[in-house]
Amino acid sequence: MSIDTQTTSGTDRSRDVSQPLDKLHPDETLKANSDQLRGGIVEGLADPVTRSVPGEDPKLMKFHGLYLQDDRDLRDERRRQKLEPAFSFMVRVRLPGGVCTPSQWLKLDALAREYGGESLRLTTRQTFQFHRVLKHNLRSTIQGLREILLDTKAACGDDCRGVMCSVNPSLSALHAEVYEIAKQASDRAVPRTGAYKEIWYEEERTPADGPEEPLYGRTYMPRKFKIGFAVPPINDIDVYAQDLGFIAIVEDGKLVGFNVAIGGGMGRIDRNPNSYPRLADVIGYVDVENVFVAIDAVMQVQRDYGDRADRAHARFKYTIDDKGLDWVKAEIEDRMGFEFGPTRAYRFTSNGDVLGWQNGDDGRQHFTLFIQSGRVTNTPDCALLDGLRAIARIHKGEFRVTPNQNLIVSNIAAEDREQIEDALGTHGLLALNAGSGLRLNAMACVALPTCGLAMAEAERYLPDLIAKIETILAEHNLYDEPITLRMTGCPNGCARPYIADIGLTGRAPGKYNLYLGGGFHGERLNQMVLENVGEAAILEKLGDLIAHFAREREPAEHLGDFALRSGYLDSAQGNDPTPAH
Ligand code: SRM
Ligand code: SF4
Repeated sequence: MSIDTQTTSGTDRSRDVSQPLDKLHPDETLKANSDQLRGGIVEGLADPVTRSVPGEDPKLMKFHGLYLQDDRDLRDERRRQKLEPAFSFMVRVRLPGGVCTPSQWLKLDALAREYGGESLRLTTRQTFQFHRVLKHNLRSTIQGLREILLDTKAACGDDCRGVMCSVNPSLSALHAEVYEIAKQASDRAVPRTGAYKEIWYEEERTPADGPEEPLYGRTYMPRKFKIGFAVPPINDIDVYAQDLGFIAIVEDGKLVGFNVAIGGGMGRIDRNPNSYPRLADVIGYVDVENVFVAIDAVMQVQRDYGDRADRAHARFKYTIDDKGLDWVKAEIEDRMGFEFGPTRAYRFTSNGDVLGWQNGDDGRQHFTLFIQSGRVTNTPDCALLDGLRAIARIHKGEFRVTPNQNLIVSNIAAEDREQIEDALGTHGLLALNAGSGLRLNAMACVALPTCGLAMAEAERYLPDLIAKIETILAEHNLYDEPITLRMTGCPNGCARPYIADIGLTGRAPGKYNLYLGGGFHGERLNQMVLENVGEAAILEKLGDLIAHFAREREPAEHLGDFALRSGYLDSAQGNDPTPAH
């Protein structure tokens, strides 16, 4: 079988790949033989007997932003009743930089009510997910998104995922400029295959004049690839967690270019020491006009040299560690046709969001609303879905989903501020910003019941655990102390837990690994201090740490820094991204 692991990109020299064809992971064959992501998806959608799709098509559907899932709360009961699992799909929207208009919000809201279980989920990469979409509603959902100029292309799969962009509203003009670059980066990197419009928009296949995928070829990337743009001083996107991160450099009030960071990634596998979270290395600087040249070159290097035999070792971070940072940098420069400039000075201060009202540098107003774990739905305590719909009906600016799963009602004229404030108050939303410093800086991934990889609860358990830690914090007068806590239901790290003051990753029902010592602005990995333990052990350890912190912290010292300084960790570990951070 001939598998095209190379592509026909104009600048590609089609070198490498030293991996023998018979050793490639079966997914490489699947991609190569998929007719550019078409597979048998159309037939699977038409099969009325099952709510699933057969064979390997669920893997191809990921490239279309869709995940086949089943309700894990119902799994055992359905098995007992000899029924197929309660299948449905998660639909992830492509929303570069997290920006959407009020009319887009209203349509997203309507789709969530009609097809997505009356819930919208804001993600840690600044987009929306619908859960529980039934197979026969997928086309309607995607066509509904098309009406508001949104799609789900490459929201999942071995391609360039949703491109992130800092949301700092106080730097409005700069944000707009960097956001535009992030959006273009996303648009340039989406797969070009006609499969999407044929399957979801039901358009006729038209003959391609040339290769359908100039960048990706027939086998796309070896694994997911993530790009993000950070605007100092806020590292909200966690730039060191991106495969390819850009750090905006502003000189004399003007955006001149970006420092480039490569090789970040969070995922690890328990009991596999060859898998690890890694912070990106800052390798140099490019001018604004060379950003896309750099993106193309970096993606080509990973496309051509990433491990296509072992998917657990296929992310760019492993390519870099296998080949060596200097080698990879030289290869990127070779493809760019020029060298990176020396890294320029920059400074991050936090990776969290500033909640509440902020003024933009252009006089516009912005309100950042805390949304616990990004879940937008109506509950007996708070009709959040209804409240945000009401705001979307009157809002004339835009919304921005933050990388911390929060939402900014953004770009409000001074004269409209009162009306928005009233609406927030009427619907009880102002109260959401009133939590402890821990709660307001906490994130959890989706985990159970929809995530097929979850080993423990995250989103559903986080509020209870926080309430217990808050009691400890209050005893030590630390209730308002900003502390980052990130919890995931498995070690994949979807809420970027390995760069929080406190990280918890699920091992089994009710059992977690506890990590301490991450850097407050995402500059240092934390370390595991307890493995596979339950709530009592977690609270005991945190209780000791918090009491000690209250007694002996230095002024303005963060909990993670204190844990490192005070001997809670064996040693500083993890790569230091840059001397300038
Ligand atoms: Fe993630 C897989 C949810 C951000 C690392 N992630 C999944 C899946 C699709 C499970 C699956 O493969 O079956 C989860 C769907 C759960 C559900 O029911 O919705 C899932 N990931 C999420 C989201 C929704 C978490 C959230 O609560 O917000 C985030 C969606 C982001 C987006 O909008 O695109 C999400 N995932 C991340 C991040 C954070 C980031 O990118 O900044 C990471 C860590 C960074 C990284 O990639 O290294 C992340 N997700 C993973 C991994 C581990 C990848 C690895 O290299 O080991 C997996 C599993 C995999 O790919 O095999 C995964
Ligand atoms: Fe699922 Fe694990 Fe990601 Fe949480 S971290 S959403 S449990 S894959």
